[in-house]
Amino acid sequence: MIDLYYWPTPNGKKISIMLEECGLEYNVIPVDIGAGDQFDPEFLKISPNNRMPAIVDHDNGISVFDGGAILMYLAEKAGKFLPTETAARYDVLQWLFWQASGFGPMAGQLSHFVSYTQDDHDYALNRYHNEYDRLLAVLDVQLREREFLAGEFSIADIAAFPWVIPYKRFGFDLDKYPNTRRWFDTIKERPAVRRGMDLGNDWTKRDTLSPELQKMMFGQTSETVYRAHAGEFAKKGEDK
Ligand SMILES: N[C@@H](CCC(=O)N[C@@H](CS)C(=O)NCC(=O)O)C(=O)O
Repeated sequence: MIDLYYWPTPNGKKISIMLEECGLEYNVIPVDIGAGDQFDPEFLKISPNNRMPAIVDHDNGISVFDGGAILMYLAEKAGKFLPTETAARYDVLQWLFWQASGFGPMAGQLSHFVSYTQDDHDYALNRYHNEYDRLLAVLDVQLREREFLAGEFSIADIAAFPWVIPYKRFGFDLDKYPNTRRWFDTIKERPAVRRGMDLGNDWTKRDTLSPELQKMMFGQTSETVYRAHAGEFAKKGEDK
């Protein structure tokens, strides 16, 4: 049985979709990131970056944090969505890392400046808006002659899909990227994707963040990390 540490955001949904697609049994542990659950010392032992998602596989005691690594782990466990043959495997992995290092972080920053800042931040907004636009076109070109990013449906598609979902909130129209739209429409009809997408949508979510929550979410510094891990270090007799 797998424990999934989860909150219903695009990064969380990569993993709920994957677990549903693989038909693996799992138990959901909510990590309410607006309430500070990501700083729970027990959670930090699994996910030292104080971010969800993370998993613990009770079949062997292995824990994994960060979406890309979790997707690889689950793909290897289930024997699905990550080919073993070298060329096909790296075709998938290069797009998985493209999502993890580019599409996800750029979309995440765009989300921040679109939805969570009060002041005008035109430079930042334009920067991330342009990057999201560029990356949707990169997807579009790749999908010109392929149904999915690496040919067959894979963890690369599962990683990228949830970050296309907020395109309307970001002020985009997928008609500009016809292959991306076709790919997006195909994936969203998969029953397992729908189940993964729905997980936690009925949980209490906050539309607006109070100033305290804003500070907790977006004011994190090195101090936050040292404070969160202080208990652990104190036990070992160290000062940080
Ligand atoms: N690279 C990570 C990113 C995970 C991430 O940024 N998670 C966010 C929610 S979408 C989080 O846990 N935020 C908690 C916080 O900001 O304190 C992944 O793909 O898993």
